[in-house]
Amino acid sequence: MKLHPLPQQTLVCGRHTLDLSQPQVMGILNVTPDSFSDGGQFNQLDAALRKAESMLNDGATILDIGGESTRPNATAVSLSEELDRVIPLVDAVSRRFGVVISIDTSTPEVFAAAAQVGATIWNDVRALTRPKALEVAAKLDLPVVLMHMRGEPATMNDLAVYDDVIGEVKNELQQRVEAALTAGIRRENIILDMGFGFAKNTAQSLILINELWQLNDLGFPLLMGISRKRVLGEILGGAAIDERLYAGLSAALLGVQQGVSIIRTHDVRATVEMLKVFNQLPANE
Ligand code: 9MG
Repeated sequence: MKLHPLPQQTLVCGRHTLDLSQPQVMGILNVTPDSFSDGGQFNQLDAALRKAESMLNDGATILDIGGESTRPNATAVSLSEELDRVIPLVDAVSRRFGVVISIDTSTPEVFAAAAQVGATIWNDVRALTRPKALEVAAKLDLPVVLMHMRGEPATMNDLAVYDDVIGEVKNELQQRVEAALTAGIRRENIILDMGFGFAKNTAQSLILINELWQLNDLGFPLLMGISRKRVLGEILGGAAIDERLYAGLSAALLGVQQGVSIIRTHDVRATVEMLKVFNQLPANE
């Protein structure tokens, strides 16, 4: 049951092309200090590469590498630290697996350096609002994920006040689209994300899950990231992070039914299996 026509069938990511006629899975590969904290730098790189390989074997078609936490209470990371965390891993993943790599960063210098060693999608939770971000994205001419958020991770929860959450998210995304197009970013390179967990409380997130089909009116592929997020724990009455899998899969299925093209997740194998059911429904083959 696919209810919404796709804005585009493919996404060209440098030398790779993603087929958007069926939803794609973006596996999360965080390289913050607590992600692979079992020793020195080599061990961490090695552990991250093993994780990358396992997500690819499970069916991820994009790996999202990030070195900065976007949690509300996270400590800021310096440019050199973010580069040190991200670039060697992007280089190694790109050489070893030749896969589509997105970079979860808001810092243009980080994405530009990652693009030099093989990254081909810029995933920005701040939707290219940092100085020079629009300019660098236009110049690199690679796909960008513009995510909806208000304020900064430290302040966003105070800004979760809406009269009409879906209408306001849609308008605010449209404003970022206009800024991107004005800066010279090509329409074909834009992906939009409603930003679960960013300036939305649980009630607002439930409305978004139910009505995100309305974002298709903007005419861009949609990305959804809800895996293991706090909203799922709250819906389940206080479930811990490792108890949120089924709720996350249910939300992701509701997303793809409404037109989402890319699911960002920690749980690649389960998501790929869920999508096998979705893809084999007669209307989606
Ligand atoms: C980095 N990051 C954390 N959550 C995210 C989400 O929901 N979407 C995107 N695009 N990136 C996210």
